Amino acid sequence: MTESGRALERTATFGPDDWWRRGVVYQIYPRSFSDADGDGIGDLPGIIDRLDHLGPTGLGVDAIWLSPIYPSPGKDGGYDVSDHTRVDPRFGSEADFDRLVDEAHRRGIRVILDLVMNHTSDEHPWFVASRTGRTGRHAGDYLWADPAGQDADGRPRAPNNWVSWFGGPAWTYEPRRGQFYHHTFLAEQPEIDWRVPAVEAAQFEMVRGWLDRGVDGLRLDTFNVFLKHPDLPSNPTRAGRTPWDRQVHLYDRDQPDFPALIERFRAILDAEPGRMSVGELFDGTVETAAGLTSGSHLVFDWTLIEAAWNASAVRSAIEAREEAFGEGRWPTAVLSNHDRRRQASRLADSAGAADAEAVARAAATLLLTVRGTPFLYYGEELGMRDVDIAPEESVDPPAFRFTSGSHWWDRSRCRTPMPWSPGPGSGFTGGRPWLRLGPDAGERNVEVQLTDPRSILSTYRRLLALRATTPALQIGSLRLHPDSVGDLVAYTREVPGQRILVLLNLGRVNSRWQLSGIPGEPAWRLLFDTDTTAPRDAVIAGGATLILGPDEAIILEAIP
Ligand code: TEU
Repeated sequence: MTESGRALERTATFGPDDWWRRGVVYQIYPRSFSDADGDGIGDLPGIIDRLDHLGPTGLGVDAIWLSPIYPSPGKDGGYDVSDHTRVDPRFGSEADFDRLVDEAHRRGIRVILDLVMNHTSDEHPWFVASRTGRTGRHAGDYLWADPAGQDADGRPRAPNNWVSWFGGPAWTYEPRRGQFYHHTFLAEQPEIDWRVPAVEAAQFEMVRGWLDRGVDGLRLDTFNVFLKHPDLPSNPTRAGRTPWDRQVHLYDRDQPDFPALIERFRAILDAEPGRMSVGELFDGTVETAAGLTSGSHLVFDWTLIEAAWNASAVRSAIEAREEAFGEGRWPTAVLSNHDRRRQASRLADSAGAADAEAVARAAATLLLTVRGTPFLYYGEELGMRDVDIAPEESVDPPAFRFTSGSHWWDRSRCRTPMPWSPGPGSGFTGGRPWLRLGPDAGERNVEVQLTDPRSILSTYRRLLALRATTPALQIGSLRLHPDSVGDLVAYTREVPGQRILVLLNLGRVNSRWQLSGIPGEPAWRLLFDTDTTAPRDAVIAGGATLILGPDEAIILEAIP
């Protein structure tokens, strides 16, 4: 860590060590956030320029997570890394990175890096060395296996039946070694062999390098896949829609010795207090996510992001999360990321004829009040939508690899540039943006929304400010209210001395809620309402009936 970073940490710019539980994380896809040098591609100086939007005078988030910033041939949007220890010069210099960490810290914002440690790019020097022969320092760094004999045409047969998530086989033959290498994703993303002690040591050295530069947390890309069964057995098969789904993934992920690997990794982070990590659960259940969560190592589960926008789906998602994580483990909350449709598009579509703006506001309320650390995806605070990108403009090569029935869609649509202001380039760039901006960027941008108290941005800012001063919303227990029926989702968040009630109407018509049934609470204070057109009373008597409009959300606090 740089001296200024250390000094700031000592002067208590930062809160308590459990910021990862209390705080909010903001995900930046660096190419699309802000372009300082006018080449049309977002960069680190651009992020520095925008820190005030994120810091205490803006949204007030506690940390930023940067999607990969390392050199990459770009076969998978930066998730194919050719050097994990450096910054891609397209994003800036090494000094720019150190300045970003300092400038973020100065505002009390922590920095989380996205580490892709399951695979490298096929242009990574380790793989370039590894694929040419079976001897040499990197020969064993990747998951190589001998052919399982030959097929009828004399071609080498893959070692087992494993398939790639992006479609096609998970094995590619390398004639120079006479062996196959494994890839859960693209053939250009060869899988590292974590069972080789020297490989683990090299990965951990890289981790230490970033921590020494002041990084406060790490996101582990597709982490539960790091280890495979050492004997590489074929997976059992079953009925399913896609080749991936037609296998029971017993042997190519979630191995029993994986939690021990995470413990060794955590020991490095735990050398200093307050460092968090979050594992990206790849294709797994909420129970798997909870099982791999421990202390300040969080795990993304996909229950909320996969729930349709209706009360029963959201209630079930909340119930499933609470049951799986229990009191002892801390969940995350995610409604959008760089792989999925944006919240504002997906949820309104799933609800049918809904007011997408109202849905986005209510979804913001859910994200920031449900139990768990919220992860906001850049532009979510503006209600940014998925953008139609013509195939010839797509910047997501895997979108074109898959055969019919693949899981993947064109992720270009959720990775479009952030609109900051009206006018050409929308404040994102002075040049030609690397990917088209949304058609609504002229109105849906930070500058315009800041002047409108009803905007989605204003809604997020109000919610974030409330969350920052409301312990029950940060760390409280969650209980679904027994009267949470019909279109209403109702839950309480509670710490000793504070009880908060969150009410969400996920229907297209009004819903009624009677404030009764909780003895000993004479009245409620209104803390927040998504609908600011018809202000409610600041204090609402116990027993009163509230009417919530379509996709309206309110937050109340019991007056003791
Ligand atoms: O994604 C892994 C991945 O496939 C999922 O997150 C998936 O959406 C989820 O498991 C569905 O159940 C990560 C990165 O986020 C993605 O951008 C990369 O393409 C991929 O790894 C390969 O590095």
